[in-house]
This record gives sequence, structure tokens and C-alpha cells, in this order.
Amino acid sequence: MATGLHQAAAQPRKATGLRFALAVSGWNAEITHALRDGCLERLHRANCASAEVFAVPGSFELVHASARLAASGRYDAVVAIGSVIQGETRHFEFICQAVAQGIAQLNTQSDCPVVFCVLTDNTWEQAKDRSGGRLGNKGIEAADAAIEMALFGQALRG
Ligand code: DLZ
Repeated sequence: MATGLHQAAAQPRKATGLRFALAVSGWNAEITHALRDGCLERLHRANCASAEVFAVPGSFELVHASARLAASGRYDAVVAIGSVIQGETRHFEFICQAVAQGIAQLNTQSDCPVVFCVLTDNTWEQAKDRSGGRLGNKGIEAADAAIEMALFGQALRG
């Protein structure tokens, strides 16, 4: 169960000169667009050089899109944004596992970090709570993670 204990810092770290790509799933768009907007707002507030948005049909497609974006060499970090909500079918488990494993694998294959911003909830209300509701906006936390990982890459490059 989500505790809501993790709070985004009041101020993001500076992202000056850094370029970001957001892959955004269209399934449960009200949720994913709220995550996207929170993430974009945070990246721009951190003074990023750019934050480009790429739409994909569903969370399953986030793996392919993130792989292509990471391999393009145009970005310092990629954020994969989706929302999978438990339904009557076993799709939920298949999609959640495929996306989590796919994105984890990308992070070992490429120098460009891919941040996991895929909500996996039992109900619509839970997804709302975490996308700008009473538990905050996970898109903001994803932006902070993306900035931190982009700075990590920058530090390694010297
Ligand atoms: C098919 C499907 C289902 C049942 N549920 C979701 C969901 O809750 N969230 C989501 O992002 N996508 C869902 N999809 C679509 C798959 O992610 C994918 O787009 C399709 O299976 C086509 O590959």
C-alpha cells in the first residue's frame, strides 16, 4: 500500500543544459497527462535545455519508445510515463511485468538513463491520488530522478 511518505524536494536540482525526452502512454490519459504535466513543469523549473514529449499508445509500447529515444543520443535522460490499472483480465500483470523488466533492462544496456514513471494501481482513485491528488504527483518525483541521473552521467563524462 502506498504510504505517501516520499515527498518531492521543495526545489529541484538545477538541470541547466540538460535535455530530456518523455514517452507518454495514451491509456488512462487523464492520469498520464497529469503525470506528464507535473514532470514537464518540474524540468522547466529546473532550467532544463529541453523536454520533448512523445506519445505512445499504451504502457507496453513505452519499452520500445524509451529504447529508441535512449539510443538516439539526443537526450541526457528519458522518462517513461504510464498508468496501468487492475482490471478483470490478466493483462495487468503481463503489462506491468513487461514494462518494469523492459525498462530495467534498458538501464543496463544504454548510457542514457530511463526513469520508470508507470503507476500500477488497483483502482482509478489510487491512480488519481498519485497523479496530482492527495499523495502528490509522481511525475514530479520522476523529473527529480531524471535530473539526478542526468547529472550522474554528466559527472562521469567529466
Ligand atoms: C490492453 C491494455 C490494458 C487491458 N490495460 C492497459 C492499462 O491499464 N494501461 C496501459 O497503459 N495500457 C493498457 N493496455 C494496452 C497495452 O499497454 C498495449 O498498448 C496494447 O496491448 C498494444 O500493444
